[in-house]
Amino acid sequence: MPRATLPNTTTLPNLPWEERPQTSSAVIWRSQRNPIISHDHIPTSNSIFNSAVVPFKEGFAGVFRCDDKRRAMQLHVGRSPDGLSWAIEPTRIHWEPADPQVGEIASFEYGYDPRVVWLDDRYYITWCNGYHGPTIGMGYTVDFETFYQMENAFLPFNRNGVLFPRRINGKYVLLSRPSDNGHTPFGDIYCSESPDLIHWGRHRHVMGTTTGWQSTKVGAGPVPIETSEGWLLIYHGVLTSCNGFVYSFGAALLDLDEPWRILYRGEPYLLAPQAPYERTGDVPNVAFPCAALIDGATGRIAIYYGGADTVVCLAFAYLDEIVDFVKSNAL
Ligand code: BMA
Repeated sequence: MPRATLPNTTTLPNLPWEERPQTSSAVIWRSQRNPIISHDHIPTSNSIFNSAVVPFKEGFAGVFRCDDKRRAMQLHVGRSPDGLSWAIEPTRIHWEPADPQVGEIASFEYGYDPRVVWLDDRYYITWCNGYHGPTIGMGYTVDFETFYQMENAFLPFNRNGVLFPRRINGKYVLLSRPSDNGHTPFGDIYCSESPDLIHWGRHRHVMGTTTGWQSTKVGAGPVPIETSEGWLLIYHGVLTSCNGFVYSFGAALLDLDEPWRILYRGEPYLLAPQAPYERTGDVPNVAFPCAALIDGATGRIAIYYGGADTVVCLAFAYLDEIVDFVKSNAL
């Protein structure tokens, strides 16, 4: 198969990385240091999981889902020299209205499952934002010190809002998953576009559920990675077992110009909850990816995912191998 290449070889030689264990031939492997962030990493936290990181200055920065000891869902900023050891601020992010009209939208109720993307000239953050139920919150920062909140992208109820890292045909593009107000037992991924990151339309269906690990609902994971073979979308899929939901993740390739069109969609999962820290925790059997770092020079990928709604974990892969895996195991 042709080698998948990245459009602009952004090198990230300092991304966290561990070689594949010699005993393994898997396309994705877990960090030996998992979980890299424990549930009590800050004194006030009940759990830290489903969090998003990006390269920032000489190191890394991120937005972390920290549920506190009231079990309130909060977003905290964190910084790291190496992507592994994180200093997470003890108090939650306070959002300034991006403009006066944003008004009450910026009075934070709850927030979870953030994603962060460098787009145009700043870091945009999307998350599941409480506003009469969960919907897609949106904001930005340039320095991970001051954060500005924009309008919610959609009406409630919606989750898993993920921006593409560049405009496509001049428009901003967002993946999301319309849902309900509870533990939604359904959910397909849709694609929407906007001229200004405020008004969203031209909604297109991307993918629904199939069988097995992705039979109940699916939702976009990390920011899609642009490759010569299409947008690599890592996404979570949910199966309903007799003891509840099981969250795994897999991957698909989307058309570069019309990203609601699936080119290939992997039938097997990449990673399912099998390690003890994915199987045991506040919500058992959850592996929930929210970020991926990539080194263009080597094709190394580091995927950050939440384990059992309790801890932050890392897994590693090579871009080429994931692309080959999706193509040769397509539905
Ligand atoms: C989803 C979200 C995720 C969570 C998952 C499993 O609805 O709340 O944050 O990881 O459920 O509990």
